[in-house]
Amino acid sequence: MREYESDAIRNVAVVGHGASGKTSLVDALAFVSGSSKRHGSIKDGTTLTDTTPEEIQRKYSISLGCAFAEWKGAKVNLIDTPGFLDFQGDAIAGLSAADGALLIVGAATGVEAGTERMFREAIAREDPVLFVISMMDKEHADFDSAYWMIKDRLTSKVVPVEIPIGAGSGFGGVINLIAKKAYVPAKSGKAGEYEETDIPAAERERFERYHAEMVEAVAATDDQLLERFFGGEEIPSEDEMAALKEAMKREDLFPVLCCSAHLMIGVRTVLDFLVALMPNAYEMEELHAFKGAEGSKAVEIHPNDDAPFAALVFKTTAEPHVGDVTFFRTFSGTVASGQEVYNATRNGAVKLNHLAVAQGRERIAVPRLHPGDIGCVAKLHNTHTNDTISTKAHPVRLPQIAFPESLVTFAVRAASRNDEEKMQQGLHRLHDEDPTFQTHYNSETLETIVGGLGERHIEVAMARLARQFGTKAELSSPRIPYRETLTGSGDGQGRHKKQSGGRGQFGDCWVKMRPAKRGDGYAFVDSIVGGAIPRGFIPAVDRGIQEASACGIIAGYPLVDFIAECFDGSYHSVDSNEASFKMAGIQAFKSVAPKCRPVLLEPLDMVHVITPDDYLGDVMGDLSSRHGKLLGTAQADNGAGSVVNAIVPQADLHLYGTRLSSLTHGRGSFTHQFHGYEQMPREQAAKVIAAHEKSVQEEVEA
Ligand SMILES: Nc1nc2c(ncn2[C@@H]2O[C@H](COP(=O)(O)OP(=O)(O)OP(=O)(O)O)[C@@H](O)[C@H]2O)c(=O)[nH]1
Ligand SMILES: [Mg+2]
Repeated sequence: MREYESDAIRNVAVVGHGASGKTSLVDALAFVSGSSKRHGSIKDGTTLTDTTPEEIQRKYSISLGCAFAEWKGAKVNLIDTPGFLDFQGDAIAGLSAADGALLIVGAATGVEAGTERMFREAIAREDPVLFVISMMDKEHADFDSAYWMIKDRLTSKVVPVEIPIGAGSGFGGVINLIAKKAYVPAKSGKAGEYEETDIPAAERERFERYHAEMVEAVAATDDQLLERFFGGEEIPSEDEMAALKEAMKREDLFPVLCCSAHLMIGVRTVLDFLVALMPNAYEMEELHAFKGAEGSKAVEIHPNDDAPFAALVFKTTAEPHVGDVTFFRTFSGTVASGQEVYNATRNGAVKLNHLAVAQGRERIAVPRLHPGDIGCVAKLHNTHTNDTISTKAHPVRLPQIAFPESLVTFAVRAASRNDEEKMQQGLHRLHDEDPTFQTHYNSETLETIVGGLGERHIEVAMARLARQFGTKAELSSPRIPYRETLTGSGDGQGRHKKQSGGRGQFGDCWVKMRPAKRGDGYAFVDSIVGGAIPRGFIPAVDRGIQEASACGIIAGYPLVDFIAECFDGSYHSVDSNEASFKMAGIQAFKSVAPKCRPVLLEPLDMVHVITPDDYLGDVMGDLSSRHGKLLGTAQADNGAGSVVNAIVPQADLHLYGTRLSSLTHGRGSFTHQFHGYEQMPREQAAKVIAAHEKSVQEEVEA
């Protein structure tokens, strides 16, 4: 493979809604360029970038995959990303590693929730976006309708630069509006090859209409061009392409192409446009002034060969028989195979043995990579996603990828007790590969919790746990960490006395208990006067109360936010000791707390939902039915609809993401943070108390 310098490299993230044809197109692009030897298919499980058993079996992408197409002297790095929201982490990682987005829109489906999400994501990063209307050969394929949906729902700055000849089973080629030529499959019949012809007479009128729209849209992005256009001059296609490229960099225009990956019609022209319109590494620098940190000092990152090497790890995967494979995007400096580099994020030196570029699962050894290129190496010790690898002399840290936070959580335990440790290791490995898959141990509820972006995400993670780590795990909804507190005050005695031959035990205390402010926790007040209890034993009373309060009084949850005051007691000069007074403290708690009107507290989350206005009523209704307290609505940024803020009990939020997605046809999103504890309504509390009583009963019977 030849060596590609920065100006010959294009980095493209292929993004879009689930099943819009991304993986098929990436395969076709690599194949028609000649860089990949086989035309793979989803049906046979042979695409370049859906390679894991989970992807092949389910027929959708789960993690990002890297491929490339060498075309017209350039190397187009293609990052195929998953379309489902559940695997969005890798779509974000793909966009972070790329310099532009190829946004795929199915010709039969048009703009969907995932299209909209990825468009906004690319715009937020100031990336150029090229639309491709895919699957033009499919039944009900409709270019015009897909194009108008983009215009209507995403941006008015969209402009077609290609239109299809026919659609569905009649799809027979594409017309390039800039070159004013038609491209139809070559008579040679060789896959993907095309012949340039004049525009068929039957398409002439459509061509004229779209052409006029394109010329005007391009001219409008450049004052000089606009002047020439109004002067009646015919703008040469080179000037149009140059203006288009500049407008794309400013997000002033978004060109649209069309193709069929299955028939490989229009695929080569996608490559032509990618090479011509997507920025190379140098041009990226004008777009985003890359910044990093060296120690505490900010540094600029330049994509020059002789600048110090710096690259960001954007993905790691575990491959059978190989081990970990690390994918990184270089931002500055060249790097050679075998070179020792420095992981500034973890302070460790690592050697890049067998430097390679990935063509799907295959790794092709390369001697050197130039700035902007995407590389991979196997068995890179202690290096994870979001680490920066650089040099010892310049230990740079690049800005990290901001992965989305968990939206669903489950409690998980190994199906067999002996597998518990293996399961824990597996869960951590899964997190290393996919930062959006989270795991932690909740010491309050004594459960291992896993979190992810959706139920499908968790389900796939469990399938991988079983396959790669040989442990079956069971999921359940996480226990809710309820608390108990007091709403009244009372007092009483705790008296511990035992006489069993020899030395006895004696402790006696009088305790008053009352509520404290929410969030103030527990306080102990010592108001003993006149030595009713000797000083040394009073802390033992405090400890006894604390120990007893950890198990609560009504449903087994810790009692919080109360004040216990020890105001009287008595002792025995021989039999009293600390242990006896601790027992007395426990007794006092047990006798006084029930008198103080104990209640249950439930944890509440602050929830922010963003939804298109069409679904606002449904979303609010659903939140109310979850006992949510609605705080109001506001307009969301950049026209994404409305924001609803509500305080909702955690117990009512389990799998909320799934519900929101179905209510809003995948277009709603939400975030939530812990808000605080509040007294639980009587009816719900009664259920929790009954569940506790039942489990105590079962324990007694067992
Ligand atoms: N007719 C037709 N079908 C296609 C074409 N491209 C893809 N498909 C089919 O559409 C389905 C989805 O294709 P994928 O390539 O997996 O789509 P994707 O966007 O990668 O899907 P996710 O990875 O789930 O986001 C598969 O059944 C493909 O065979 C095409 O050009 N024509
Ligand atoms: Mg895919």
